[in-house]
Amino acid sequence: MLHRHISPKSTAHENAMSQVSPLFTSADVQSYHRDGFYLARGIFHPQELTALKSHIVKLVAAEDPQRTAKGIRVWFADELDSSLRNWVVDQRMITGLQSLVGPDVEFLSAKTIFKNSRVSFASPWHQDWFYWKGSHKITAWIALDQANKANGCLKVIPASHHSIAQMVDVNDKKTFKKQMKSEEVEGRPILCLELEPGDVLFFHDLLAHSSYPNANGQNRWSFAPTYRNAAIPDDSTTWKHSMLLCGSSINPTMQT
Ligand SMILES: O=C(O)CCC(=O)C(=O)O
Repeated sequence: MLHRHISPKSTAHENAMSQVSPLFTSADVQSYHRDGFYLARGIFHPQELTALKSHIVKLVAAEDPQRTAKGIRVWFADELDSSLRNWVVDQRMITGLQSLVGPDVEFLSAKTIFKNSRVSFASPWHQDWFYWKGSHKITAWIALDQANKANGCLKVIPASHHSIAQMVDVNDKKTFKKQMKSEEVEGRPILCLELEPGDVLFFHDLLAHSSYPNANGQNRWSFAPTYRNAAIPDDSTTWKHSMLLCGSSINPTMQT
């Protein structure tokens, strides 16, 4: 395996360690930096998420009346309606993010990824960073349904965010165009992450992850906003707009 080492003692790490919020303990924050993810159980009440899920299901259905959906829809900061916007700026989310990335947090984009009996793909092993490059980002993957091995939950390689993996392009007509070389995954410990509605998986953009196929046809919807530490320069060209949630930003993206 060829890996470029990423120093775990980044500015983001130091900021986060000195800004532990009440939502997460310092042990939780340490585990995020050690493992590349932190699974926060029950941040949201399942009932709150019923409304979010039905809103997202309606948005996706309205845009795709022929039901040709690929199982993913991305919204950039300037495309959010007020309901989605309320979720990405939810105070619990901001408080959690501040403890993980630091006092300056910017929202970039959010996506829904859904699987059911028609859309049953397994996503390949990948590191999200290859889709945007630049500074490191964090994604908060909110379970809108129970996500388990049978309906396509995520799996991760703990601590894989300390290295950049070798990727290959894949000829996948669906959503994922890049995947890690198989030797990057072989022999490494894999953790299956089963979530209940309201649980949130916060993960670093170098965390190697993939998902199981949806084998039982039960709905598995998620809503996953992505953020960055706004105090770190970002030369990614993926986002033209961003939304500052707290602190200040040194990045030139237009604020929405
Ligand atoms: O939700 C999934 O099945 C895959 C999610 C994923 O790979 C991602 O958000 O990058």
